[in-house]
Amino acid sequence: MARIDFENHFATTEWLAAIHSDALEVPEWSIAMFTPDSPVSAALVDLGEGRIKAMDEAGIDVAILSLSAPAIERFEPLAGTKLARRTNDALAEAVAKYPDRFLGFAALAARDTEAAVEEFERCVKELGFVGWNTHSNFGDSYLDEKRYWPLLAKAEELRVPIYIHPDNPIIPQFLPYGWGLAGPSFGYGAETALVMMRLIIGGVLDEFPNLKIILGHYGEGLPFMMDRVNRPYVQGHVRPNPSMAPTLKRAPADYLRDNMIVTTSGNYSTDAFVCTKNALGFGRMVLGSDYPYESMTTCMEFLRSQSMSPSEQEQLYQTTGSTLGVKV
Ligand code: GRE
Ligand code: ZN
Repeated sequence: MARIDFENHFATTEWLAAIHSDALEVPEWSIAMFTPDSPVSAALVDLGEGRIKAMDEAGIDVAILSLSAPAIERFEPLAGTKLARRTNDALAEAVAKYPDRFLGFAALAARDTEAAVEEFERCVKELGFVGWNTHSNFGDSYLDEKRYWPLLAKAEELRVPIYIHPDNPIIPQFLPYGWGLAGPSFGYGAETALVMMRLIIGGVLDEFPNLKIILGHYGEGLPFMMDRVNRPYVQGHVRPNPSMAPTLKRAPADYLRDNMIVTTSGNYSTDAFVCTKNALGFGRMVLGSDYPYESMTTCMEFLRSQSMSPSEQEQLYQTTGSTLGVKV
């Protein structure tokens, strides 16, 4: 059995410089950790022995590498398109050097949608990447908006999953309390869960029923909400009235159950683990460490301490990933 990590981040020195330039409009606190000589920056740009060693120590066999947040989608579209291309090429080089240990998710400057569709196809067909790592917002817009549907259609056509990774939320009410509220511990996940619900309630998953959407952090709270999200569709005083809740082919939780796959990243709570496996099952869960923001070792130690049969472990670590087309 191979252990495949679906949330493992990298960066290039070019990207590290670009996020500090005027080309990216984000709060200072959101990029403060990415100074050129910080430990996080050093770990992100290590696409070689340091990362492999950390994987070996944790017992992770394969890492699917994704470009870190802040989102490449937030850059001015033309500059973003160039940066995405060069970043994908750098990632492809690392994967070619360690073909048994690394796989890649595409980085796409989605706001230049036509170019991003082309780059998506190049990433999957030519570079062998296994999906698209996108973000909870694109600076001014969200993934469910119609202008991004060509990218969703392309993912369906290529039969690869889309990972919606959190980024600094653009919801203004998160921002006054800085990283503590808007950052990874709450605001990131809250906005990501919102985008997943927008894909459902906006009818996007009725349009693209075969899409597979990966969310980190045990689905950003959504497995806990499986009953609650259905309420507008089962309550008689709302159900017959499309002006109160858009008409859908299925109940909201059905899409969460069938189209969403969640990873184990950054949450070391047995309650969260058990809730998720009861709500979705191991057929919808994959390993994710969130390295280097979290430790691969801590993630694996937590999972080893959870109650799982050998066949459930095999699902979590490898075979659910293979249903997404990730074969090792
Ligand atoms: C994360 O993936 O968890 C993350 C980022 C960027 C900054 C902080 C952070 O991608 O935790
Ligand atoms: Zn992450």
